Amino acid sequence: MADLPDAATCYELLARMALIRRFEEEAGRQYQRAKAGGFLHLAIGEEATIVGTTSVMRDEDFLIGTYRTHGHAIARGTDPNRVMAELFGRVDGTSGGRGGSMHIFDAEHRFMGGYGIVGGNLPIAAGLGLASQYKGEEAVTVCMFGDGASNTGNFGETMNLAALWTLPVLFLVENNLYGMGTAVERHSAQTDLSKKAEGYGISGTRVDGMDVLAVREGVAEGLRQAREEERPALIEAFTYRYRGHSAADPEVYREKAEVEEWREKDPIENFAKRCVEAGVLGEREVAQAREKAEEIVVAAAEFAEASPEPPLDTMYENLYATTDPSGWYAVDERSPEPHRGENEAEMPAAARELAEAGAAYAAQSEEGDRPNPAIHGDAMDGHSRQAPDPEEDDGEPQDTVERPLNAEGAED
Ligand SMILES: Cc1ncc(C[n+]2csc(CCOP(=O)(O)OP(=O)(O)O)c2C)c(N)n1
Ligand SMILES: [Mg+2]
Repeated sequence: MADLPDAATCYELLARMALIRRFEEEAGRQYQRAKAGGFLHLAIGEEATIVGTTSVMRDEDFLIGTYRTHGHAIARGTDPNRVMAELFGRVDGTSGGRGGSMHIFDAEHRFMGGYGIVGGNLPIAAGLGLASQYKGEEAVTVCMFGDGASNTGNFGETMNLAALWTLPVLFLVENNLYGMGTAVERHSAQTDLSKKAEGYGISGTRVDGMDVLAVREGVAEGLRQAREEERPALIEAFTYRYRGHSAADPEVYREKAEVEEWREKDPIENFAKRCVEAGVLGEREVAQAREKAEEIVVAAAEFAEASPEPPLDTMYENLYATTDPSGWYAVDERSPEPHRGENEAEMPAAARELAEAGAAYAAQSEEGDRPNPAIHGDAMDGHSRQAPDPEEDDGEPQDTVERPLNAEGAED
């Protein structure tokens, strides 16, 4: 077991974890009150993994996480007021109220997001590492991702490049035993996730993610290796989320007893107890850390509530397109009020209309053979067409035939 650091460090670690815990409890409450919108993924129970990691990072290091990162941003130094305002969709939020819970971002504190795509942050972490290496900076990028994300193609591709280019990146798997409702032994062929990058030459270690000091020790060594030896590192931290995957999760995939068992390992309770028993902190200081957290979080909710919503006429600001939006992606430049098919109250009628249009479309090709898209292409005139005679094929493209107007293509 790692030794306790000095009293000031112990207090700081405890206060950070308590703040994050209280912040997330409040975020959950505000979500139920419909003040916070979109999706909400809480990391309650995972505080030691988060704080243990950030507490040994330097200011110049980068952190990149997933969609479960309110705590990561706060631990990195982002103002909790701004994180709460982001959850509320307000202008003072970290992304101007346009990102919400999954897209907290704070370049000033080198917290690079907040990504909704599982595994999507891995190649970006490699890019950040490459940028530091290219500029000759000493910064290390810490990339935190879930056990589920270790199964994505991005994982293998990123490990390969990180090893090949000796990128200063520390990969940290937050193994909370589940990817949504699927247990790690049901989603990963290799359940020792620290071994998953061995084939690329990246050896990994495992740490107790419920013990803030164990995480600190493991991460400090990983950072040193990445910074000084220019070797990417992989750490698997065992942790647990007490709440569901997101706010809407009936949790049928695990027993209550399992959750209770992990609550016994609570990172905050146990660390506070250890500090008090060792005489490093007094009960009074432990209470003070909690009171302070309460104060900050209440103020954050008030701040978010008072912050205005972004004005409607700024809706199309900050959109990014590399070319004129003329391809399959396009910027919707219509007025902001709901348009056909966007109003939930009208949904049943819209769905019926769509189904009817689909049925009518399908019926048109019922006489005769159904067209085979592999032969005919997918442009159809609603009637079956003869397969082209290869003898007559002059290599010229077939005439384009008009597609009947279906619901999707209907005018607004
Ligand atoms: C590419 C992609 N596939 C699927 C999803 C849907 N999805 C959201 S979270 C999640 C589970 C990820 O689990 P894990 O990586 O263990 O992270 P955790 O939620 O446990 O923190 C899935 C499959 C997604 N967001 N992105
Ligand atoms: Mg997981």
